[in-house]
Amino acid sequence: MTAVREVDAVIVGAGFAGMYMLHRLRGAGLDAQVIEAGDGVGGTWYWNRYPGARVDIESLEYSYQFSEELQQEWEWGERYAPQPEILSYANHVADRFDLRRDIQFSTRVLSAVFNETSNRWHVTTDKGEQLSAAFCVMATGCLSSTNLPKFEGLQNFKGDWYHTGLWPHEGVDLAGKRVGIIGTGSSAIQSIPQLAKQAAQLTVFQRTPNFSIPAHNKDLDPDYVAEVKSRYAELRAANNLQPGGFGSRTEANEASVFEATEEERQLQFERKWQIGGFGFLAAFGDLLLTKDGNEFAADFVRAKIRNTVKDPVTAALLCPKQVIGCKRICVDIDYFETYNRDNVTLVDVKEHPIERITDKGLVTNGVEYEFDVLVFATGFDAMTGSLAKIDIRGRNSMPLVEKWAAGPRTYLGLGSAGFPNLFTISGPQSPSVLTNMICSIEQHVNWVTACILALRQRGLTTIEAEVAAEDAWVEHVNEIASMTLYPSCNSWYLGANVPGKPRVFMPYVGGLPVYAEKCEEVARNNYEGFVLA
Ligand code: N01
Repeated sequence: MTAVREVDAVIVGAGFAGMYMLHRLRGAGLDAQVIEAGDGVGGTWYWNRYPGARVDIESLEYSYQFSEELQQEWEWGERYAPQPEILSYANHVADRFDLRRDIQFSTRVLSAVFNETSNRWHVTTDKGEQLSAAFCVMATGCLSSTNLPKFEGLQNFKGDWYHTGLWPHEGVDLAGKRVGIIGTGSSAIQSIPQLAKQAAQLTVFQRTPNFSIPAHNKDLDPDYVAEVKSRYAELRAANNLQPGGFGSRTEANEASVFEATEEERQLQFERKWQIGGFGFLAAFGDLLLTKDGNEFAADFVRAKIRNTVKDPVTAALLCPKQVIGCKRICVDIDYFETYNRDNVTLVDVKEHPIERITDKGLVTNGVEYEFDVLVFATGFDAMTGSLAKIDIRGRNSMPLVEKWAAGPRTYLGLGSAGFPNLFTISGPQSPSVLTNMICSIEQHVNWVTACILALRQRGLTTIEAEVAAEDAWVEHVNEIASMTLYPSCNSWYLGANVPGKPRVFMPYVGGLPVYAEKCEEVARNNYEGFVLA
């Protein structure tokens, strides 16, 4: 029989959440073990190596703030860092804080089962190991479980196929190839311009067009970097007061879009368009609150698309009909311009879905399209997918997937009743994907570390969400989401991209500052809403 290894905490995942959790728990004197499926750190940035992958929040802000030395010494090269640079940063962090010695790579956690007698988590891995831990921290990421729709006939395809989220590390040579790409979300919008430059022909199969704002990416000006670094703590503090945990330097406009004249609206949208990126949605304070108000912004972007794309039929197909921002807005480099290339074709699969994959390519609307390579940019089973892949069982052997069958049920997105001492970093019903993820990760990790220390100082063993507190939190999360336009379209925020997944808005829309204050208040009030034992 395999010996059971006793540790204080098991952390699942060595992305930005798992690495920082390890650093903090180690600092608090705990013996923590990270288990990571990949053979390196970086999480989503380890797996997503498709051409064009880069962050959509400015690099100087999409980075850890816990160490002043780290943020001073690391040099970002571009306004929006490309994936290789972010992965180098993750590796630098792992080395700088000597994290690797407590990370077991190339190992998947299969199960995590709570033992009600010992009050410990029993964790098994695909390497046959068994660990017993007082605490189990799921740092499994929000966008790490890829979604590959069950297309009939995929096994017959004679060419090569790839999912953007599992892109081969050695890269893919597309020179002279006929490439088909399915999907037009962020991954597709970033990769299409790059794939078009490499392939002989690129055919894009679009089900729902997306809104995208130009990144206006550029090399960072050294004077600007020096200026930010001279007052980094100040910038971080200001960002932590922003709903999304970033963007304090870009002027947000609280005014209502209805109060502006048509000319003022156009000027404001144009200014935001020229700055580029997510800030576009902050052009007015109420763009995500009413359809009529939202339509002003949506119309502005649709006009930009029509002005950019020369073929009017393609331009019309590329114009989204849904509310802008309801699906996560994309940030691009030359996306719409790419449709002016002779080697790029857009095919609508909304009216006529993809019927099947054949040995040569795929069929839609009765027409077979032939390819050497197929790319699935079909996204992720977001927020809950990676947790569902692990057999997590709490009290009475209750599987987490069963408890969450109608949608996630958590208290603060940090824990779930019946699952003591199990923490979900950036879990569903926390601000997570609506924010600068690294900022939200640090907030969660800091809270969990303080919580574990508080338990230890008081000689307590377990912390567990109360059912009533959890019910109230779930209701609150749903209620405030229903006050916005977010639930009005089919997005991965709602699980609507995965057939059979319950349609529930998963992130907390109340913003990071309000949420962080709520977490602090709960801790101050002796972890109100949790049972400590
Ligand atoms: O995934 P998505 P993603 N037939 O779910 C289509 C983050 N991210 O990987 O919209 C045909 O957005 C699907 O169509 P529809 C970011 O948070 C960040 O692009 O469901 N098409 C959609 O077009 C982002 O939001 C960056 O109708 C099918 C696409 O596939 C999140 O990850 C970069 C289909 C999936 O789009 C997810 O983005 C990349 C089918 N059967 C990702 N099934 C940065 O910029 C699905 N589709 C940092």
